[in-house]
Order: sequence, then C-alpha cells, then structure tokens
Amino acid sequence: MKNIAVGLVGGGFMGKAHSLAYSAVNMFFWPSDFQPVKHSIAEATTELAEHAATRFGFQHSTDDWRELVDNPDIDVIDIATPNNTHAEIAIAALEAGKHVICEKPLALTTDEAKDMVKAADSSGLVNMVAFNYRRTPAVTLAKKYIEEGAIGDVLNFRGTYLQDWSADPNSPLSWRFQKSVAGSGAIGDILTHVLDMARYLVGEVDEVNALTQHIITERPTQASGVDSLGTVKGGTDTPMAPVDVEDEVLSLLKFANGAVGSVEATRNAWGRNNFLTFEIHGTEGSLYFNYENRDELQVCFRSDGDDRRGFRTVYTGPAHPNGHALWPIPALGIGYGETKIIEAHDLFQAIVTGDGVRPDFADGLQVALIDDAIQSSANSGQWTSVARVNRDTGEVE
Ligand code: NAI
Ligand code: SOE
Repeated sequence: MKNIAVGLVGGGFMGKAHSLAYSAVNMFFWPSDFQPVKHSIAEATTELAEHAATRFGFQHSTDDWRELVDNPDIDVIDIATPNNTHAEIAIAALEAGKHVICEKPLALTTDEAKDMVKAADSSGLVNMVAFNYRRTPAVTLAKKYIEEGAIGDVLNFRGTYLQDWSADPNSPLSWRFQKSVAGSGAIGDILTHVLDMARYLVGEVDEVNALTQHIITERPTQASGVDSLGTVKGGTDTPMAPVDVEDEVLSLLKFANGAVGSVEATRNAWGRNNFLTFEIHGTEGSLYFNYENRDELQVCFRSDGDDRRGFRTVYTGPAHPNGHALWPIPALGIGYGETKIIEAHDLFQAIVTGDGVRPDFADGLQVALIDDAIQSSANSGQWTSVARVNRDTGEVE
C-alpha cells in the first residue's frame, strides 16, 4: 500500500470537506492501494493554521503554502482557498513535481487557467478540478443511462443552480462578492457546476446566448477572510462597500451534437438551498435529478407504455456507480461528504496507477471558456461561440 502525503492549502468549508474525505476514503473503498497521510496544512495565519491542523488531523501547519510546495515529503497539493490564489499555488506545485487537486472554479481568469493547463501538461502529473457533484451516484447513473442509449439521442438539457444564502442584502461582502478575489459571481461560483454536468452528460457547448443581472450593488463589509455564506449578517452600523459581480445568470446553449439547452444560476432565490438540478429529454425518454434529493434519479421511458407514462424514482444504492463502497441499502442517505470521498478515491487511484483522472485542468479551462462566452454574450446580447481547448496540445482554438 502506497502512502500518499497531502499538503492542504485552506482550512475553511472545503478544507473541512477534503480532510473528511482523506480520513474516510479507505473506510469506504476497501481493499485499497493507497493510504492518504494528512501531512501539512497551510492557512492565512499561524493561529488559523494551528487550529486547522488540530481540527482536521494534520501533522504540521504553516502560514506559508510555499513550505508545502517545497517539502519533498509531500506528494499532492490540495488547493481549497479562494479563487484568486489557485493559479499561483497550482503552477508552483506542478513545477515542484507535486500532483494537484484544485477547487473550482479552476482560476480567477481564463488566462490563468490556460497557464495552469500548460503547467499540468508539461509536468505529466495528476491534475484534477474538484467538480464533485458529477460524482453523486445518481448523476453517474444518469451518465450510464445516456451512454447505454436508454433515452435515445439527447435533445434538451435544462440545468439550474439556485441558492438563497445571499438573497438578504445584509449577507456580508465576503470574498465571493469581490471580482478581484472570486473572478465573477454566480457564474464562476455555481453555474460552473451546472456546466460541468452539462459537458459530462451531454457534451461540448458550441454557442451561448446569455443575460446577467446585478441586483444587490452593496453589502456590509466583514473583518474575517472566511466566507460564512450568509450565516453571519452585517449590523446596522457596519460600513457598506460595493459588490462588483453578477447576482444572476441565465443562458441558452447549443451543444456540438445538436442538442439544445438552458442553464441558470443565482444565490438569491428565496427557498432554494442547493437546488442543483437537470432535466434531460431524449428521443426515447427523460431523466431528472435534483441534488436536494440526491439519492434519487427520476426516469421515464418511451417504452413504458401509454397507460403508465410518467417519471418513476430510482434510489441509488449498492447496485449503482460507486454504490458498493457506500452504504449497504438504497435510501440510507448519500451526503455531500460522499461525493468528496469518491473524488478523493479517484484522485489517489490516478496517482497510484499513473492514469489521468477527469475532470482535469483542461476540463476546468473548458468550463472557464464557456463562462467567458456567457459573459461576452450577456454584454453584447448576441449568440456567442465558445472557444475549445484542444486536449492533445492544451491550446485554445
Ligand atoms: P472559505 O472562505 O470557507 O475558506 C477559505 C480558507 O482559505 C479560509 O480559511 C482562508 O483563511 C484560507 N486562505 C485564504 N488565503 C489563503 C492563503 N494564501 N494561504 C492559506 N490559506 C488561505 O472558502 P471555501 O468555501 O472553502 O472555498 C474555497 C474554494 O473552494 C473556492 O475556490 C470555492 O469556489 C471552492 N468551493 C467548492 C465547493 C464545491 O462544491 N466543490 C464548495 C465550496 C467552495
Ligand atoms: C456557495 O455558493 C457554494 O459554497 C459554492 O461555492 C460551492 O461551489 C457549492 O458547491 C455550494 O455553494
């Protein structure tokens, strides 16, 4: 069994989720060829780093991520920090010979994402972008249905990502509302997950026609660098500062294979929590998924017969993708943690076998290129073509 030493950068929400996965992966996927070692964690200050190390079970802590990159004992760098830090850390890590997993969106800008793909390609090391929702068993099952032809030719993909944690204008101006740190608003933060699903399930997007809305133009400032996702509100005397990212985005899509679709995302939809959904219609049937009921895939087939037409529920369990490693009967409840455990398993397995893993940095760049086309289309009001990454050369064409 190969020990794989992890250097984790960032001990916030994703630091917690990834640490949980490193502790749990071999409890689920067994027998195993690897043993993750929680070697070191870097945080913004010495105190935050020490607390994170104790809390998440890392052996060492530092306030300088460069120490992790320079440490010959570390095999993989995990980037779980705000978006403006991803490119610098990832490129330094790859140049130092480390495998890298990086949270989404891949980078602050598409130019940074291109540099990350170049660094990944020249290194030949494992590189992964953490679009974990595609690893929800019901989503992998949807992919299986599509690949087996169960719904025929895909005609239409309708995707949403609706949340409400920022609908209150008193939710503070965390890093997610600052273009210089986040890159964009709902587009980079959550639409990217829907676009990853769309590419995974249907294929490449050729053209988009989008609009964006910027509704809440200022928010109360906050002292901490951590995003409390609206759970801590500004007070009446908290100074206000401008929000320079979009709140909402809607886009029509034309896929390369002839399918069409639509996607929308907002963090201001009262009553919606993690309403990440897709409905896919094909010539022979339909599939529907809602992450808020993530054990379930709704399916309907043309062959069902006129007198029993309608969606029925398949509960994912041991018979489904990765199900053997999870819980012994369906509907016990698959959580966010399990998607990260499956992601960690696939990352470490790729390191052991030397095979690639998807989604990789080129996939992260392709999503960034769709984001760019959506931004341009929203500005021009025109249908806009999406540039394509050539996966053989890493160049954008
Ligand atoms: P967060 O605000 O909860 O935590 C970020 C942490 O990074 C903070 O503890 C902060 O002190 C630390 N940090 C900032 N600069 C640092 C530096 N230079 N060195 C070391 N630590 C530093 O943010 P969260 O929610 O964990 O997001 C992190 C990343 O994960 C973002 O890119 C975000 O888009 C992504 N994300 C992905 C999710 C998914 O479902 N795949 C879910 C939530 C976030
Ligand atoms: C906030 O919108 C957020 O934490 C996103 O950053 C994540 O990517 C999403 O998975 C959950 O919501």
